[in-house]
Amino acid sequence: MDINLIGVPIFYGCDKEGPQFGPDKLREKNIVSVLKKHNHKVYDLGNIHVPKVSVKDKFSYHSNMKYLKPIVTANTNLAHVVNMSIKNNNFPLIIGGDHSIGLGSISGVSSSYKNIGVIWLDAHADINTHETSPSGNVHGMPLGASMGIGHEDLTNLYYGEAKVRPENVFILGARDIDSGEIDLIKEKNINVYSPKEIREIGIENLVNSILDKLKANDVDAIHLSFDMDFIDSSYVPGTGTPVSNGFNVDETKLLLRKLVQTDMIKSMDFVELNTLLDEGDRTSDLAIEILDSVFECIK
Ligand code: NNH
Ligand code: MN
Ligand code: MN
Ligand code: MN
Repeated sequence: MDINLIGVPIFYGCDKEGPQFGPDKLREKNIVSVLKKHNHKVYDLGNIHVPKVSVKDKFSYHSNMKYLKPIVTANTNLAHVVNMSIKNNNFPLIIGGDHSIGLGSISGVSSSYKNIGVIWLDAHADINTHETSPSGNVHGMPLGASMGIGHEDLTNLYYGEAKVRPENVFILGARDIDSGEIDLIKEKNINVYSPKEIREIGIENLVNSILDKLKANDVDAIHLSFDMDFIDSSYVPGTGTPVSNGFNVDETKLLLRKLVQTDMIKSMDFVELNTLLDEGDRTSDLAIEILDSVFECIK
């Protein structure tokens, strides 16, 4: 596979410093050579430009969406780079940054395909809107916005349509869901599986059933979005909102490997590594270990 590595050094979506250092930290940990071990060609396209905005302007663009404008700008640029990558048959690996960049990634991928699926691995559902968000943090909104739900500045990103149909969205690992999100899950009948439910069904069975459903819906590509807080909090000190009762490292690798072995995953986000909160380099090293394991399975 020809991989385009795309960094997005942004923390505006979580309003907590740290995630902006993720892309360069993984470069320092030799992410490029790790990926190359598995016979991929790797092109490091560098970091997407993120406009600088001062803390006092946090709410200048919207009263319940922090840093809205620079988030929209960075995501629009990201969407275009991802779209160009897909059009050239390259696999975009998007390194965050916080999870607000999931919107840009999905917008880029969906420009190149007719009908995409999204698999969102996260302790959270990330389907808040400016009306339901308890925090005003946009990293809690990208998946909802991708489905056309939320503020128009987000839902119209890159092009003015919904990017993915709710029936093609699968949220895996969620265990900290806000009340407005719970209502939306019911209303739109969104597919959500907690770690406990995944264990009961079995990782392999779950991946097979997701693939069957997406194929029945005529999906032509799947975007995989991985938030580090998917993993149990005991393994990931270096993430902004760790949550207990998650998968351990081996379960996480197994799930990711099974997913990419479907050959339907055409792009991936890797987000919410916060180097400032890390204990030594524990979480950065784990990030490398996981990406190593995943890209061994990508053909
Ligand atoms: N649901 C919370 C919010 O919207 C937390 C979101 N935090 C995340 N999402 N890390 O993955 O503010
Ligand atoms: Mn997230
Ligand atoms: Mn999360
Ligand atoms: Mn919460």
